[in-house]
Amino acid sequence: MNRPMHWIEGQVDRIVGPTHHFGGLGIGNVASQAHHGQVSNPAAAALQGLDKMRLVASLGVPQWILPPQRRPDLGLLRALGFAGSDDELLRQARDESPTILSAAMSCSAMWTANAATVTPGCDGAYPESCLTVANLDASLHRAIEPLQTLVELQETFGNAVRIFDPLPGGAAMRDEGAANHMRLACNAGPGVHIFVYGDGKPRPERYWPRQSLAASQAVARRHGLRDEFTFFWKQHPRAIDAGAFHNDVVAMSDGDLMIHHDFAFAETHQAYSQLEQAFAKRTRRKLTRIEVDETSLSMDEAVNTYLFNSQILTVDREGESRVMLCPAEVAENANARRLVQRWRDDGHFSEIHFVDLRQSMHGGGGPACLRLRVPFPEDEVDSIAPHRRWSERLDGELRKTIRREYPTHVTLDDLARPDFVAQAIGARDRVAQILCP
Ligand code: SUG
Repeated sequence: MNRPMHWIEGQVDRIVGPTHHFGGLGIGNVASQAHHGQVSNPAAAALQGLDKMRLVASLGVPQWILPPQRRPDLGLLRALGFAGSDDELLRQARDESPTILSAAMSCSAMWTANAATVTPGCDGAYPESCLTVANLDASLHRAIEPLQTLVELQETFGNAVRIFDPLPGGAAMRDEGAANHMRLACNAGPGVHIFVYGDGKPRPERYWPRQSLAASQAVARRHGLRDEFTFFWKQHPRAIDAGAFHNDVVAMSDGDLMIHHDFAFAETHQAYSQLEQAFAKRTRRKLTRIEVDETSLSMDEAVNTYLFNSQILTVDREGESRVMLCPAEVAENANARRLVQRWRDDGHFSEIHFVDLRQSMHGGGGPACLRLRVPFPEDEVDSIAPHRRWSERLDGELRKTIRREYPTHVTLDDLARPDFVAQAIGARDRVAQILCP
C-alpha cells in the first residue's frame, strides 16, 4: 500500500461533564490542590471548552468532539466494596471515603491530551496512525477513564486509526498519554519523537512521577517508531516538584518548533544536539529550539500561567503559519506576556489568542491539556466521524442542551445527592445523544 504523503492534524476535545467539580484529586497538581472543595460551574466549564473548539474550527483546523464519560462510575464503587441501591452506594461512599466518591464522579477525562499517545502513519511500522490509549494508572480517578476512552475512540475513528489497548503492568507501566510526548516534523512529512518520563534518578523530592520510562518505551515499540528518530528524555525533578509531572506544562512543540523551560529536562546539551542532528537528517530542515530561562519565566510562573500549555495550531498547508491559544492567565503575567509578544515579533506565530478556560485551569488543565492531536492523511479527513466533527449546528445544539440542563454551582456535598445525580445523568445522556451517528 502506498503511504499517503500529506498528513494533517485533527484536534479531539471532550465536552466537560455535568459533574465537573474540584475534588483536589490531582496529586502533585498545584491548581487541583489549591482549588480543592471550591464551588465549580459545570455549565461554564463546558461552554468555555466549546468556545475554544469554535475558535479552533474557525482557523480551519478539523475539530472532533467526544461526549462526557458516564458518571457516577458505580462500577468503581461496587468494586471497592460499597453495596446496596445506587443511592445507597453514593451515600456510603460519601460517609466512608469522600475521595472515592469524588473519583467516581470525576470529569477528568475532559483532559484528552492524557487519553492516548498518537503517532502518524508516516513515522512508524503501520500505514495508518497508531494510538495507544493511556492507562492513567497513576491516579484512582483517572484509571477509570481508559475503558470508555478505548470504545469512544474506536467508535469515532474506526479503521482510520490503529488503536492499541492501554498498557498492562500497573505502576511499572504508568502512562499519561500525549502529555508526555512531543513530535517534531516538517511539511507534514515524517518526524522525530521525544518521550518524556519521570521515574529513575535523579528523583523528585515532593511528588511521584506519573510517567515511567518503561511505558514510554513500550508505546514507541508498539507503534514501530525508528530508534534513530526516537528519544527518551527524563523530566527535570525540579519540574515535577513544582507541579509539572506532565511535560506539556513546561515544554511545547509543533512542526519544526520546540519551546521549553530550562528546567524541563534533566538532559545535557549533548541530548539537544543529538535531537537537532536527527531532525536535520529526517526532515532536511533545521529545528528551531527556544529555551526559556528561569529569569525570563520562573518555573513557578510557568506552572501558574500554563504558558507552555498553550495550544499551538498549524493553520496553513505548508506549515509556515502558526497560531497560539494561550490561557488567559498568560496575559495577566508580565513575564509570560513579554515572551509571547517576542515570539510573535520574531515570526514564530502569526496570531496569538487568549482563551478563558478558568474552570479547567482550576483543575490543573490548560488549552493543550484539553485536546488530543490526531494526524490523518489529508484526503481522509472529511470522511472521518462527521457526526462528531465540529459544525455550527452541533455547536448550537450542544450549547442549548448545556444551558438548559447543566448545573452552574456544584460543591462536594452535592455529589451524593440523588436529585443532583439524576439531573447529571440525564444531562450527560442528552449531550451524548447529540454526538451519536
Ligand atoms: O491529571 N487534573 C488533571 C489535569 C490534567 C492535565 N493534563 C495535561 N497536563 N495534559 C490531572 O492531574 C484534577 C481533578 C480534581 O482536582 O478533581 C485533575 O485530575
